[in-house]
Amino acid sequence: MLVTGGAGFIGSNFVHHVLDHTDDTITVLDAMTYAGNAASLEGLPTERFRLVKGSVCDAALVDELVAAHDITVHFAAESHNDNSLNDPSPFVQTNIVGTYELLQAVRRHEKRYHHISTDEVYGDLELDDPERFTENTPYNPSSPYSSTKAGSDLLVRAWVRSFGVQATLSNCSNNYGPRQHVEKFIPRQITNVIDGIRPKLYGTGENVRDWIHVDDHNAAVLRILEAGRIGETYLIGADGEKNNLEVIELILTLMGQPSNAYDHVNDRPGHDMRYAIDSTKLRTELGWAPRFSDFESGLSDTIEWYRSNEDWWRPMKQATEAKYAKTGQ
Ligand code: NAD
Ligand code: TDX
Repeated sequence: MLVTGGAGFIGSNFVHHVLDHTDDTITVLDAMTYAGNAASLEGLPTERFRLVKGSVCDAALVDELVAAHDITVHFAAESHNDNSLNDPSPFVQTNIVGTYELLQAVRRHEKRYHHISTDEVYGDLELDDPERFTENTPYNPSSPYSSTKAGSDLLVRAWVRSFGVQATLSNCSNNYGPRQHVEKFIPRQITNVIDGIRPKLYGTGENVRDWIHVDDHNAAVLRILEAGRIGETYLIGADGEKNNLEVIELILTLMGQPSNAYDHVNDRPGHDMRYAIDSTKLRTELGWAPRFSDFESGLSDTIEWYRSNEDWWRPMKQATEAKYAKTGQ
C-alpha cells in the first residue's frame, strides 16, 4: 500500500493499525510539513514499512510510487480550517493539485485508489435541522479548506466516470484520538490544561461537531478497501454530535478542573454551525459499526495519551499558541 500523509494524525494511526492487524507492506509518502511528525511512525517494523519524504504535487515521484504499489490511500492534505483562512495557497496546491497528480498516476498505471475526505464539503446544518448529511447532500463548502477538499472529491468522481479510474471515496466527521496536532480543538484544550492555560472557546461555543474516534474512521476505510463498490462515496460517522461548549466542559471535568475555567475568544470567520453524518449506507452495505461508542471514555483515553506523551506534542505547542495569539484566539 502507498499511504500519502501517513505522518499526520489519521494517516499515522492508519499505518499502525494496518501493520498491527495485517501482513501488508506500507510506503508512506509525506512532505513532512509542520503537521507531519516522524515520532508518530517510530517503532514500526522496518521490513514492512518505509517513509519517503516528498510531496504529492511532485508528479515524477508520485508516478514512480503509485506504479510500485497495488493500492494508494490518499490522506495527505492541508487540514486546518484556521490556517486556510490565514493563507489558502498551500491548500489549493496540496489538496487540489496533489490529488490531480495522484489521479493521473493511478489512471496511467490502472491502480486502486481510495480518497479520504471530510463531511465539511457539504457545508453546515442549522442547529435545529432534523436532517443529517447523506451521500446525496449537495456540495456547499464554506472555507478555503473545505472548498479545496470538495474540489479534490469532484476530481476523483470525474476521473472515475471519464477515465474508469478504480476509486472509492469516504467523507468522515471530526476525528479525535492520539497523535492529533495540538492546533486542533480537543488536543489544544487538553495540552492547554496541562500547561495551566485556560481552554479557548470560539464565539458562543454552540457549534456542533459529530465526533468519531480515529480508529473507527480507519476501520471503516479498511472495510471500504475490502468491499466498497468502485465509484461510490461512503459517509463515515459515529452519531457523536456534541457542541463545543459540552466538549470543553467535559475536558475540564475529566482533568479535575472547574467546568467553567475556560475563555471565550474571537470566533472563526465563516464558522460552520453544525455537522452531522448519517452513515446508514456504510453500516448496511458494508456492515461497519463504530467500536468507540462512549465519547467520555474515548476522551479520557485521549487525555491520558497526551499526559503520557508530552515529548510528542511539546515541540509544537509554543509555535501553535503564538499563531493563535495573532488572531486573538
Ligand atoms: P494532518 O494535518 O494531521 O496530516 C496531514 C499530513 O499530510 C501531514 O503528515 C503532512 O505532512 C502531510 N502533507 C501535507 N501536505 C503534503 C504534500 N503536499 N505532500 C505529501 N504530504 C503532505 O491531517 P489529518 O487530520 O490526519 O487529516 C488527514 C486526512 O483526513 C485529510 O485529507 C483530511 O482532509 C481528512 N479528514 C480529517 C478529519 C479530521 O477530523 N482530522 C476528518 C475528516 C477527514
Ligand atoms: O481553540 C479552538 N477553539 C474552538 O472553539 C479550536 C482550535 C477550535 N474551536 C472550535 C472550532 C470548531 O467548531 O472547535 C471546533 C473544531 O475545530 P477544529 O478542531 O479546528 O476542527 P474543524 O474545523 O471542525 O475541522 C476538523 O474536522 C473536519 C478537521 O480539522 C478537518 O480536517 C476535518 O475535515
